[in-house]
Amino acid sequence: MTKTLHHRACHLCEAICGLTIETTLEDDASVRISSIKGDAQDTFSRGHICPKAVALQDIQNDPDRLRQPMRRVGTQWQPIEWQEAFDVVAERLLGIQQRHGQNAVAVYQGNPSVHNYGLMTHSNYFLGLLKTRNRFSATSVDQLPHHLTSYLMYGHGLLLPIADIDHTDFMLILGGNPLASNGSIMTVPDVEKRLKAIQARGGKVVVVDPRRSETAAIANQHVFIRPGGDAALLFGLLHTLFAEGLTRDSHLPVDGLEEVRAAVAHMNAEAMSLRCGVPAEQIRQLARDFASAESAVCYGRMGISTQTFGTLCHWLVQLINLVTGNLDRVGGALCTEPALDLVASTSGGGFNRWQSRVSGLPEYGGELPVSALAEEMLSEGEGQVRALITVAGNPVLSTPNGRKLDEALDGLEFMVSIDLYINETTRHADLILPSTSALENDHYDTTFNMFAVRNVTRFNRAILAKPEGALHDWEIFVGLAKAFALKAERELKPTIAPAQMIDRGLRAGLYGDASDFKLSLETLYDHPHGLDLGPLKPNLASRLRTANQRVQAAPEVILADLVRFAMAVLPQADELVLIGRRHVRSNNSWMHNYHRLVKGKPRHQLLMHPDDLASRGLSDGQRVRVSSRVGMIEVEVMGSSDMMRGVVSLPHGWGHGRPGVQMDIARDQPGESANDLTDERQMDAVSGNAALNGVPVTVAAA
Ligand SMILES: Nc1nc2c(c(=O)[nH]1)N[C@H]1C(S)=C(S)[C@@H](COP(=O)(O)OP(=O)(O)OC[C@H]3O[C@@H](n4cnc5c(=O)[nH]c(N)nc54)[C@H](O)[C@@H]3O)O[C@H]1N2
Ligand SMILES: Nc1nc2c(c(=O)[nH]1)N[C@H]1C(S)=C(S)[C@@H](COP(=O)(O)OP(=O)(O)OC[C@H]3O[C@@H](n4cnc5c(=O)[nH]c(N)nc54)[C@H](O)[C@@H]3O)O[C@H]1N2
Ligand code: SF4
Ligand SMILES: [Mo]
Repeated sequence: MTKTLHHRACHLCEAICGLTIETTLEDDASVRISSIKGDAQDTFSRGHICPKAVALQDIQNDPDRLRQPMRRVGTQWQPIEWQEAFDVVAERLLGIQQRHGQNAVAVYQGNPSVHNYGLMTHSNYFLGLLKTRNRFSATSVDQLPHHLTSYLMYGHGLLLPIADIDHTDFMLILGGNPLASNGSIMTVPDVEKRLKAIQARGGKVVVVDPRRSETAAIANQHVFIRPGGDAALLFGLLHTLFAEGLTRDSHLPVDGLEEVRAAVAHMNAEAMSLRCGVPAEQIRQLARDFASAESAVCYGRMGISTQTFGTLCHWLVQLINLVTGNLDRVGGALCTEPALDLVASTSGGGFNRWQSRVSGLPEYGGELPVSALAEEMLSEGEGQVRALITVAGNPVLSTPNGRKLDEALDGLEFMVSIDLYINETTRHADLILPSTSALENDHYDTTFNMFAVRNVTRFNRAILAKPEGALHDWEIFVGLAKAFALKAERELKPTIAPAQMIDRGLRAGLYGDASDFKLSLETLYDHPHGLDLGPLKPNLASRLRTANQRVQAAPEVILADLVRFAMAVLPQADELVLIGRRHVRSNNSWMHNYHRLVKGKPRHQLLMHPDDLASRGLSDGQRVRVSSRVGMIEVEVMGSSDMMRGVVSLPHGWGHGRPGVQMDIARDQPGESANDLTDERQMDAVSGNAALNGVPVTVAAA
């Protein structure tokens, strides 16, 4: 028995915690993971870890995880050789495109794509060859309004100002629950300690949320808000800042501020209070507290992007930081200076260059909103989608009206999934191509170093040997690209391995050959605990990518949405609306097959305020029927005074009982899919992002 210690960043969520993983070489020459702990020497995560990281070994050892390509014959799955699989995919996709046009093949890319560097570097090597406009991803059930806002205001969709949590005196959080999610678009390992540090240095944390979330519970102040009311609250804040002269000049060059001032002139705290349920005096006081803090940052996340005014919300977040002088300021919101800078190396984005065929939803960054995916498959006519490629995604459980998508996938001519499991989505595929597990692959975080609260970087080598016959995700894409190019008689440019690309990127970057750091892959190999490149600092003025290099405070597309905001119907007094929630032991839809994570108290219940239970004659623990425009599910209800009256909460990603799912532990878990209730027609009209929060529902005894 020989033990080896490895250091590595966890790839499961955005916090990128450093881990110390011990492997044991057994007498029979097999290698086993013997422990997973937080890496105390990681200067960024300082030993922090959550229960999911320990389950990395369960992913590795899971007998349900696919280890070879599979072909579906009826309801049976049979192994198939890689080359044969690539050839089948190439032939079927090319045939469909030749008969029905390029857009007849759609692509959906899921969340783990951004946590897997080979998928980032190479998925387009193949997918780009397809030249389809029907590209979709989890972005449009998540952070699309962030990108669109940054694209319109700063000229690049990835110029996302990050909350400077370690230096701020006042943090206003809307629609984020970092104590459960470990932070999002704010890579911040050990977030609880960092929030408590704000309080310890005399600062304040305020959380706006329809539920007293885990984060709200440790905040100095929790403001309950009607789901979807955040734009109103933010307008009320902005109005107060202007009206009471609480603004501070910014060093940034800005266009359009006078237009903004005029546009919000009638949106005083009283008027906005009616729209969001927050008392006018509380709105005013919040604006005063924010403006009088030495430094302050307004941070909005998932709960305010996946709602009907998602883009307005994120625009207002930017404006509140801007007009109080906190944009591009220490303790406010700052853009990162990552070692591998996707802002420097990519074009800004692109918006509305084409629209979805059926509903006319706008393209952003080459993708269409995923709420349109099912109808693009189900609506007949020229341009109908007839084939789908899913990559590390489970849209049946993750996107609105999952049942409709289920039905649509059933009717496809061909579907291939690059995935690790036979789950709710991939069970519809003709072929599943599984990659190596994460621990069998190197790791570099191309995405979340971009959004980290310090400039950090690290590269970690694979911990376990690549099994014979296995392929990394990027190699699968290279195989597919070669087979497709050959069949289509198209030229294919040669490519290099992801690690080499990272090396080139590092050398060309801010800390590369031209700097004192001289960062390269070699340097990172020598720093397995990661490298700290310093705190965030003001830089936005020089990084702006707008045509005139000035911040655009009043983008036309966004201002146009004020009309929709003004016309919005106020919610009925007795209306119930559904929101989501996350739990630290779960990860979207795909980490429910590990006993270590699913054990303990059930977490799938619908949370409801005791008064709402009583008024419906329901009791705690009872099975209830929850219905929306699109569907109905049955779940247990749990009374919770943490909920706002009129609001119910259900986590997404559950409901693994669909026939054909081959995940034994997950299938036995109670719970249903929240997205059997969410409505593909309910969205942020500006971006097309799904409004997963604030869905009208009724609840009755089952
Ligand atoms: N109602 C509601 N719906 C939501 C949300 C919500 O809050 N409420 N949240 C939304 C958000 S923020 C997101 S990001 C989406 C997520 O939506 P998706 O990305 O569609 O779903 P995931 O559950 O992340 O599914 C990940 C898939 O990737 C596979 N996988 C994991 N690792 C790898 C890998 O390394 N390689 C490959 N090839 N496959 C891998 C898993 O087996 C699984 O099938 O869900 C959204 N849906
Ligand atoms: N443990 C765990 N960690 C995760 C994930 C996971 O599934 N599990 N998923 C990862 C992914 S893909 C993402 S995108 C991030 C998301 O990370 P976060 O953005 O922090 O997402 P949530 O934890 O869902 O928190 C959203 C909060 O918004 C609130 N909310 C809902 N509707 C509204 C509203 O209308 N207004 C306001 N103000 N609040 C509202 C909810 O009650 C909830 O507390 O988490 C990542 N980390
Ligand atoms: S918070 Fe947990 S899942 Fe997220 S990176 Fe850290 S250890 Fe991994
Ligand atoms: Mo997400």
